[in-house]
Parts: sequence; structure tokens; C-alpha cells
Amino acid sequence: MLFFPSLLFLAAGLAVDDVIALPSQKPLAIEPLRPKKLHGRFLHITDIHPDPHYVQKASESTACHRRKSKKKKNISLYYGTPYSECDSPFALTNFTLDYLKESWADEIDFVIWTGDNARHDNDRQIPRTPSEIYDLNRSIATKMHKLFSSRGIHVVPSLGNNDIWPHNILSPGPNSITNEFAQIWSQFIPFPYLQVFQRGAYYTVEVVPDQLAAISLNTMYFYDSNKVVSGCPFTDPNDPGNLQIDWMEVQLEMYRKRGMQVWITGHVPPSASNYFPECYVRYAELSLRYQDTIVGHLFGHMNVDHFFLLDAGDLNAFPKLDSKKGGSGNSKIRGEGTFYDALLEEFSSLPKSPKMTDYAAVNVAPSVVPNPYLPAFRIFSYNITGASNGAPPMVTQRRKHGEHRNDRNNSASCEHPDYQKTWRCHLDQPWHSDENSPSRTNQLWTPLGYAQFFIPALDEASKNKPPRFELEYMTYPLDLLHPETTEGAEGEFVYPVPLAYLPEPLRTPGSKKSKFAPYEMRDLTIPSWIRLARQIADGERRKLRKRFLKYMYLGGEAE
Ligand SMILES: *[C@@H]1O[C@H](CO)[C@@H](O)[C@H](O)[C@H]1NC(C)=O
Ligand SMILES: *[C@@H]1O[C@H](CO)[C@@H](O)[C@H](O)[C@H]1NC(C)=O
Ligand SMILES: *[C@@H]1O[C@H](CO)[C@@H](O)[C@H](O)[C@H]1NC(C)=O
Ligand SMILES: *[C@@H]1O[C@H](CO)[C@@H](O)[C@H](O)[C@H]1NC(C)=O
Ligand SMILES: CC(=O)N[C@H]1CO[C@H](CO)[C@@H](O)[C@@H]1O
Repeated sequence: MLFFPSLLFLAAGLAVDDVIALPSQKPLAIEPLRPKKLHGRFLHITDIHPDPHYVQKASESTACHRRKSKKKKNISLYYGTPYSECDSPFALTNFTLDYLKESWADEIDFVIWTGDNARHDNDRQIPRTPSEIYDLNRSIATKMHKLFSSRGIHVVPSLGNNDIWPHNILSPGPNSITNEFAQIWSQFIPFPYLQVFQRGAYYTVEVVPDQLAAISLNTMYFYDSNKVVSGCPFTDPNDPGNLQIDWMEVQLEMYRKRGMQVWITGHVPPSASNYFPECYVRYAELSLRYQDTIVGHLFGHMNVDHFFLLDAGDLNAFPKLDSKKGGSGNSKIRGEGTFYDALLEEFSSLPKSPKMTDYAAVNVAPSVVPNPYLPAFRIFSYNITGASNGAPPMVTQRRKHGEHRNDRNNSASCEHPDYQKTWRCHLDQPWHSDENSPSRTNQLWTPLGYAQFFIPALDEASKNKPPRFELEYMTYPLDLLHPETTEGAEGEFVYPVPLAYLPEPLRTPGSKKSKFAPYEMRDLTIPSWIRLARQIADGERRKLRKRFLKYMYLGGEAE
């Protein structure tokens, strides 16, 4: 609310300083939050999709809005209907957020929240309206603020394709949508980025001041279902997708110069099937060029638990050009078969000894909405050994100079008129990869793993019997659950998963095997993701492959 007057001026295109005298340089409201103590963990939550019209005992074919027949089958449940096409009742979103506050707010340092906070059914009898969408967001944003940012925990939201009306369509800002979200999220967006936000709905936050940042992207300008933008064409520098990537490049360069590390976050994952081809090329190139600065990529939207790799090979491929390809929303990666088949094919095509400079891993978290699976969220842990708690940042390690890629021989293809004016033929900046950076070798800020929690028995919950979040699985090997040395900034033990949230047998050291620890990743560096991808692709590791498949669809229908 504090922001309101200045926002009006910004909306009118005037610089704030021209209009009202502000105390020099001081942000208006958000003081940088300084958590008292780093825990080395954060929450990733996505696709909440609350639906104010959801009613109990309605039929699934009405999006759980109305009763249709007397049939007992497929009627909606009080806390949400698992494996359905319905959105979340407030009972579920309230339960989830309250649970997160009670159980996790004291255990985490920040919250990555990757969008879609409005219902997304297309019930013609109750059409979605902008004010309903804004209300839903406001209600969840207010709650997020109360639960987290008011207690010193940064919340980093990003815009989803259903947070806007009509869904999937967002024209270049400033517009009513970007202005509305600038207000709804005023608690979360640092003041210096508000003006940029009004133009593009992206911003960045230093989640650990001077040390670790998150960049929140507006993927609507990259998403090929957004029919009012042209998808980062090389010939249009003012395309909002190009402007956003330019901005992202500047942020990465600044953070790199400051020796900081960065999480890239957003709603629609950066895959060739989701993004306009030219936006995808630019995103992939930037991800690899700043491999020494980006610790990871966190996205939502798909509602399917998975990861995939960005690959330098994609930049050297010269496919048939088709900048506005058709198809809608949650399309499969490519070709026939399920999404799982496509991922398996991708993992299988990894070379025997991949060059680590050529990859980045993208993590896509499952949704809170039980459509079409079960509600879930992730608690990541990251290395805080050597972090300076609130004190001025330590002198950071100087990063290696960038290197020009000499294995890219585009000249033949780039002489072809079809390609001369595409990004592929103009991305010749040196790449900053460094084996000794947190994305490659476990050290301060390296992501270590995540534990995923879900509600397996949502169908057994009722008004008088609240559901329960349980551990679904973790990426850690069992021996890392019980650290033997003190590693915290204040010399305390740092557990990747607080012991109370582990199943009973795992709370004491000594277990050798557990169904909760199938991946046994020692950290979430790029080499670790590539190793896992290769293991999943290995026909001999059938058990592991089955687990990966199970987590994707949870026994529901494979898409
Ligand atoms: C009812 O549920 C079953 C199994 O969960 C599913 O196969 C079927 O398509 C559903 N019917 C409708 C009308 O949604
Ligand atoms: C959800 O929480 C809000 C307050 O945050 C409350 O007004 C609303 O009644 C709750 N709804 C349900 C179904 O629990
Ligand atoms: C690049 O490819 C072209 C045509 O295929 C070839 O003539 C040229 O020698 C190659 N250059 C390098 C540096 O490999
Ligand atoms: C964190 O990084 C340090 C090296 O800087 C390493 O010694 C330590 O084992 C890592 N901690 C964890 C929990 O992996
Ligand atoms: C549906 C809903 O939760 N609406 C809320 C939107 O936000 C306004 C103001 O913050 C509340 O008054 C509404 O109840």
C-alpha cells in the first residue's frame, strides 16, 4: 500500500524523483531483509490454482463447480480432488500455506513461488474475469506476505500463464496487468526494480544480500502460446522477449562482477517445446554463457515432476525456421509418445563423456493443485559453509575469464539467408564456465538436494479429517542426512532435511537403503544431474527409471 502514490506516477511515465522528493536513494518500503541466521534451505512452491467456485460433492465434468448427477463417482472432495481436472479449493490452499508456516517458516531462508495462482478451468458458466484473477492473487499474495516476508523471509513470485486474462496472452508492458501485479506484489519487488517490472513483469531480488540472488522472469514473453508477441526475433530489438533477455544478461553480468550466485526462476520452463525457437536459443545460450554464475533454474507450469538439460548442441542445430509454431500449452517435448518417453530419449542421447561446459539443468516442480496428480512442494538445501551472516560479504573468489567457443562452426549455415538474421548466428560472446564454480563443484551456494513432500491420501481427507503432507522422496544419499561435521555459519550442524521431517527409521544414522532416497545425488551440480540422466537412460537401471516415472505421474495417467 505504501507504494501506491509513487506507482501512479510511474504508471504515468514519470520518474519518481521528478515528482516527489524522496530521501535520496533510499528504497521506500522494503528494507533489505536480513534473516537472522541462514538455514541453508528454501521452499519452491508452484501452481497453487485456488478456485473460489469449487464446491464439495460437485461433479468433475463441471470443474467441481456444480452437482450434476446422483452418481457417487468422481464427486469433488472437501480438500481437493486428486487426479482430477478441478482446481484447488481454498480449504487445500489454506491448509497448505498454514502447514508451510507452522512447519517450515522457521527452517528456510527464502521462498521461490513460480506462478499460477488463479483458477484455470474453462467453465463457460462461470467465466474468469480480470478482477477475479487479481483477487485470487491478492488473497494468496497477502497470505504469502503474512506467512513469510513479514517475518524476514524473501518471497520471489513470478507470473503464470493463468495469472492473466485472457490466459496465455500478455502484450508488452506497461499495461493494466503489469501495473496490477506491481501493486499486488509490491511487498516482494525491490523498489529499484518496480519500473522495470511495470514494463516487463520481471525483477531480481538479493535473497542473501550481496551474496545470492534470484531472477524472476516473466516467461509469458517467451511462451509460444502467447500470440501477441513475436518471440525474440533477431530483427526486432524491441520485442519484449528480447528486451527481457537483454535485461537478464545485464543482471547476470552485474552479479558475476560482484562475485554473486543466482537462481533463475519463472513459470513456463525453458524448453524447445514451450518457448518460441529464438527465445529458447537466447535463453539456452545465456544459461551456458553464465554457467559460473547461475546455480540453477527453477520452474513450474507443467504440474509434472521432472528435470531436463539445456544443451549447447541445440545452439548448433539449424532446424527448419518456423518462428511462430502452433500448438498450445502443455505440449510434449517433441514427437509422439508421452512426455516421459521424450525425456528418456533426450537422456539417452547424452554422449558417453559429456562436456560439462555444454549443459545446464532445469528443475520443474510438481504443483499444489491436484490436477492431474497430487499436491506437492519442494524444500531445497544449499551449501552455506563459509557464508557471512549479515556481515559485509567476504572477498569473493575472482572468476576465470570467459572463453570463446571454438567448436562452433556456424559459418556455412550462417551464410544461408534463412539464418543470417537469427540469433544462432550472432551469439559469439565468450562463455564463462569454470569447473570451480558452485554449479559445477560443491562449495558455498551450491544446491545440495531437495526433499519433496506430497499428500498421498488426499482422497481420504474430509472436513473433519485434515490431510497430511508426507515425505515423497529426496535426492540425497542416506549418509548425507546426518552431517558429521559442523558447517553452519555459527558452527552448528546443518541438516539438509530437519530430522523431525524424516520418516522415523531415517532419523538416526545407519540406514543403508530407503525407498525415500532413490537418486543418491551428493549435490545438485551439473555433473550430478548429468550422471542421474545417464543412469535413468541406462537400460540396466530399471528400478531407478521406474522411480523417476512414478514421481512424474504418481500412478495417474501419463501425459
Ligand atoms: C472419473 O474417474 C475415473 C478414474 O479416476 C476416470 O477414468 C474418469 O475419466 C472420470 N470421469 C470423468 C467424467 O471425469
Ligand atoms: C481461507 O483463509 C482465509 C483467510 O486467509 C479465510 O478468509 C477463508 O475463509 C479460508 N477458507 C477456507 C475454506 O478455509
Ligand atoms: C567451417 O565449416 C566450413 C564449411 O563446412 C569449412 O569450409 C571451414 O573450414 C570450417 N572452419 C573451421 C574453423 O573448422
Ligand atoms: C560445502 O562446501 C564445502 C567446500 O567449500 C565442502 O567442504 C562441504 O562438504 C560442503 N557441504 C556440504 C553439506 O556438502
Ligand atoms: C477471493 C478473495 O480472496 N478476494 C480477496 C481479494 O483481496 C481483497 C483485498 O485484499 C479481499 O478483500 C478479498 O476478499
